Amino acid sequence: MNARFTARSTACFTARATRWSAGLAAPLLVFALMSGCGGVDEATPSPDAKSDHQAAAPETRLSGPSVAGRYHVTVTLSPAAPAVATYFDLRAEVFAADLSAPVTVTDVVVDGWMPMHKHGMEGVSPKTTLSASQVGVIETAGLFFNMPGQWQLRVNIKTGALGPDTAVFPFFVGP
Ligand SMILES: [Cu+2]
Repeated sequence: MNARFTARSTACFTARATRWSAGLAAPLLVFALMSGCGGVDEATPSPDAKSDHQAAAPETRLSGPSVAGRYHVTVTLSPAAPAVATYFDLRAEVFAADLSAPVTVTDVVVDGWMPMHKHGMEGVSPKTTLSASQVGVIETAGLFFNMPGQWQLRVNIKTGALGPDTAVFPFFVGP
């Protein structure tokens, strides 16, 4: 089990290192390492950030601590790079903050939010189900980015073994 979590975490950092090596400045690399693997680099959209996302294909995996630090959440999207105005699914795995073990969650709401416009995914009703066989695994179907721009994917753990907390992943949707 531990090896699996280590591999997952390493893969996350490896993917990030590859992306940074595409020509960004050394101070940004330091910042990325210090800030963990939480996708905070995507908070300020820019032309570079856009090409960064395209380079991350074919698989989009987001991973990082929840806001209050109670959990570490890893998210995988299907399709890997959802386009604007197309349905996509999300799979989230919830771990203890130190990645030592998956954590039981019993009520989770997944949604998208556009912070600059203060709206969510409009006109859709994403459906989240908890895995019956895998601890800490949830799957959400029917997510939908209504418009291009800077979104957040939010995994809101309303009830979990380590308390309530939310993981927020910035996600840029191209035009
Ligand atoms: Cu908007």
